[in-house]
Amino acid sequence: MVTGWPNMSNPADDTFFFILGISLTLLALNTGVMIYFVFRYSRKRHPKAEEVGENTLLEIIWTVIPTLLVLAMFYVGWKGFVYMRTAPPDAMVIHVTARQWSWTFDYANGKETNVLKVPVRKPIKLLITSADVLHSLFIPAYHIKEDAVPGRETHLWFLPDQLGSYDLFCTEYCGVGHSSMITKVDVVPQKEFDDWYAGKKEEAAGTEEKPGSKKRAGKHEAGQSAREGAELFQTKGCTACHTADGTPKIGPTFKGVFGKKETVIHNGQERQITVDEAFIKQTLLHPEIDRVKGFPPIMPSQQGQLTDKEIEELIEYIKELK
Ligand code: HEC
Ligand SMILES: [Cu+2]
Repeated sequence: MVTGWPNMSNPADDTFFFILGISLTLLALNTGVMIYFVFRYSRKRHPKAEEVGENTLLEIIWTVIPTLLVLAMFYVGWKGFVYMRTAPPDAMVIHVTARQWSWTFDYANGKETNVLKVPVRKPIKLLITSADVLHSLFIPAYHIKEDAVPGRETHLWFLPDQLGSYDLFCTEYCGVGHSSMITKVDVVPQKEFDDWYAGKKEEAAGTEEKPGSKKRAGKHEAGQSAREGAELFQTKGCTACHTADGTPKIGPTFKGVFGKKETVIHNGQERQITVDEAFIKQTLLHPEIDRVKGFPPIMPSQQGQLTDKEIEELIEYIKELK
């Protein structure tokens, strides 16, 4: 039941202003009557108080009118709700995964990005899930939000009717890195979108604005797997906590980490390790075994999130960041 699409303005706004209008009218009426009564029935003009009996007609009026008003509010809200829950059949479907602390957008052709790139004036349907805890996807410009729930798929749709770049962020507190779960919806002309969409997969992360991407660009010639790894670094959410440019974030930077001697906490004891392939692999699958000293123990295990090949690619990538 998609009525009025696509000319309906934002139904949340419609409902809000409808209810606001009714409230303001009632406020004005009530206040007006009160002020009038203060003068009309003041002691001076009306020295003798009278008992007022019941008035059936009045009672019916003040029961029926508010009931109709409340039903009208419900109707407007319900229509808007149905509209917002029903994506047009021609909507473009994009899968969204929220994780601590980043977003991944998966397109039908296998493209994967951190920035939601969409063509203008094409309805977009997002199928949302979470890899870990509760998150919530919020695009303030479109006045829409929806929870990202682990083990469940929720949905949301919107019509990007103007070109531009809009904020998209997590609006459900999800841990220390919550505030870094911010990215953009890039609304581009259809032609630009088509070119990008048909382009090579690795360009997918090219729209990424977070630190690390510039670094990565210079590494492109250095081997296919490192390149794949660089892309995984962006799309698998590592950038929420790691950088490739030498600045520590929530976790250690990857720059120069390969071959480094480090102190780690192992079963509550400090010990020395050298970062090699095996150590990186262990950290990815079982981060709890050896925690790098000086950082919070929050590196999430990537078990089930990364294939063996992807782990290899990430290792190749990290090796290159000298
Ligand atoms: C929620 C934040 C967070 C995310 C997301 C995250 N890490 Fe980590 N990572 C950490 C922290 C904190 C440490 C240091 C503490 C520890 O070792 O557990 C760490 C440690 C590491 C180390 C060891 C670094 C060293 O100096 O020895 C590697 C390698 C690593 N992470 C790789 C990754 C990769 C690859 C990803 C993406 C798939 C990733 N991490 C995602 C927080 C994160
Ligand atoms: Cu979140």
